Amino acid sequence: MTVSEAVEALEGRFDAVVAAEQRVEPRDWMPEAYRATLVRQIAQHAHSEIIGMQPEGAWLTRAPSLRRKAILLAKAQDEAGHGLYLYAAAETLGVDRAELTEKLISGRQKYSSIFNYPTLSFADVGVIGWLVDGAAICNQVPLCRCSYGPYARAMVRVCKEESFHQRQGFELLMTMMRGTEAQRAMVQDAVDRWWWPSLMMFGPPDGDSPNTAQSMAWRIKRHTNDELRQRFVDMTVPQAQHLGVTLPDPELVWDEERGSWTFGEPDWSELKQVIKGQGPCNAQRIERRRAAHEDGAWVREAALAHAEKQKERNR
Ligand code: BYC
Repeated sequence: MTVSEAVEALEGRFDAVVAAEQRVEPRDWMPEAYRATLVRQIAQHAHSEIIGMQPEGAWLTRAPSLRRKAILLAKAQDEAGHGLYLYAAAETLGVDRAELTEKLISGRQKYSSIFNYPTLSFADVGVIGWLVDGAAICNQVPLCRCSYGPYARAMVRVCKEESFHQRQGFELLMTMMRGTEAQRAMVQDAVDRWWWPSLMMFGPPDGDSPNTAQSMAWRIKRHTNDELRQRFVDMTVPQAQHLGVTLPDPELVWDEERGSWTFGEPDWSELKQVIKGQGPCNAQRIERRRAAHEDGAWVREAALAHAEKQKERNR
């Protein structure tokens, strides 16, 4: 068998596994572009979980009650855990977590645009749970069926925890909506600021999404960006009505024929700016992440020295 025949046979086997809805595992042969796409997406996803702790974390010391503080602390800890599963999933593709962190803090890898917006009041904590975790669930439930085994399995647990996060956000907002006029105004203000950025989390419109077609063919992504965005709007509008808030979109209207909500166009130039690093908080988020990484150097050194000692002892 020639080298090109051998490669063809491997490609054929890979295509058959993907077509049969079976899982590609780390030990399996895979096309280099498939591996690179997964590293890109999983790393971006892991970075988002870790950076995503910052906007909410800003309210840990100012939570209005011990109960709210404990809930928020648990949520941020869950997010750290999600980051760890995802970095571990990326490592099965032959990359190193330290290398990925280096790429994040030097601006060579992305994280979700949503975490570059400021959290101005405690209502933002509720709205992040409701809208941001809600959008994350819409995007991530289909990833439980992603063709790459370690990523798909990590998503199962992540999604369960995200559902809980979304409920805590909704419950916080319901409580505030039953409160004073000022509390209701805080919730509406937070919804006004987070609605459009939440829609942008799903990525650019399908016509401007260079990666979707190939990622769908490989069954990494199971739906396009626009399909998931529509699903999110359809899921969220009745919840907004139940809460008693107004979504800041004058074009939002029920389309009887499609059985779906028609909505306005997000400002795609804003998404491009934020992805390029020019959002309201990009510099601050990366600077904090870099400082935390440097502050943690002694912990990594101590853990390595401990592991060395253990190895020595076992010998
Ligand atoms: N922000 O061809 P496209 C969470 C980039 S964490 C920044 O459509 P793709 C949570 C994209 O990477 C939420 N960049 O790409 C945590 C690509 O760039 P490159 C994170 C974006 O990959 C804490 C370019 O634009 N979730 O839930 O097919 C608290 C073109 O886009 C964004 C995930 O990471 C964006 N919004 O589709 C609470 C989920 N959108 O690398 C909650 C996993 C696009 O080609 N990721 N870009 O230069 C995905 O599902 C997909 O990667 C995306 C983008 C749908 C995000």
